[in-house]
Amino acid sequence: MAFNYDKYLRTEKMPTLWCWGCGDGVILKSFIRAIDKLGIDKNDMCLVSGIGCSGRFSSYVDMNTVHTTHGRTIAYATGIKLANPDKHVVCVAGDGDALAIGGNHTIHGCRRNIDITFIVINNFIYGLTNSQTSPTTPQGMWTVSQKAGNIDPTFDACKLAIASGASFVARETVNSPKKMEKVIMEGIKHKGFSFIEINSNCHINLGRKNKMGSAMANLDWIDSITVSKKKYDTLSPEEQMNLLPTGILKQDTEVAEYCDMYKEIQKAHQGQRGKITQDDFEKKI
Ligand SMILES: Cc1ncc(C[n+]2csc(CCOP(=O)(O)OP(=O)(O)O)c2C)c(N)n1
Ligand code: SF4
Ligand SMILES: [Mg+2]
Repeated sequence: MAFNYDKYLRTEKMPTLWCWGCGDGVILKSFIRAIDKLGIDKNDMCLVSGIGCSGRFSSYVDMNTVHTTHGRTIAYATGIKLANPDKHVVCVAGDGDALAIGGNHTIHGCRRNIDITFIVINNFIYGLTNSQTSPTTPQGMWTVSQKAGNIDPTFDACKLAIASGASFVARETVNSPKKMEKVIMEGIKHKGFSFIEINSNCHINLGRKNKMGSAMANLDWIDSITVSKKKYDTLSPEEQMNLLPTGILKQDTEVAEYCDMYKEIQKAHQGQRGKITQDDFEKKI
């Protein structure tokens, strides 16, 4: 029997506003299948998205959703998770959202190891606003803000997440929807901050001016710059240059999770409540 996506979609919002062939639709389907396979009640889910084409995710899934401000998904999601530690909180953000304006929030989300799944849709460009350079735009590519070619060194989002302390870090691409589904399942199951980068196509605002104006050409390019971690690890540093490893890059189940630590500290201070008065605060100030 065909899979019933409608169960998880706001069908009245269909068709989506995404361009025909946009990778965002592939990610949406993998995400829905992951939730279904995990058997999570959609009422136990909260999806928080930012601003961008990727931000439209929250309009389309039929679950608790918050469409937040640009670059601030983690701030909202942190509050939601602390108030509802038994719920699954997933953020969806673009490369600009997560790594430019929201870069600081991303670092500290990773550092706190709060149990949030952070899906970064990396299409290597600001899609929604028509082709400005993002931190992941490859050097040399045309962007509307660097028409002679981007000179900014390219940013490896997963390396940043690992260095910042995320306990689960993975990368997949829209070329492998099944692997993507699996990695999203693993990320949601993982207790702690799960950073999942999905390399996606924006053949309209990245591709058209960079000789990959069809979705297929853009997908071929993504294929040419990604390689499984297993193969990547066998390559020399020279061969690894300009390649992005895919698969689970880090998984550490030993790191303390933020909501658990918060619960502990609350417990430790129970009974002391009421002892601190406004006067005490004022004295300290
Ligand atoms: C505070 C603020 N600054 C700038 C913008 C304009 N803006 C909207 S989306 C966006 C970038 C989108 O790129 P990305 O996050 O990569 O998402 P994509 O559209 O590629 O999915 C920008 C700069 C905004 N909405 N809010
Ligand atoms: S502009 Fe790019 S990212 Fe946005 S919907 Fe179109 S193809 Fe997708
Ligand atoms: Mg983008």
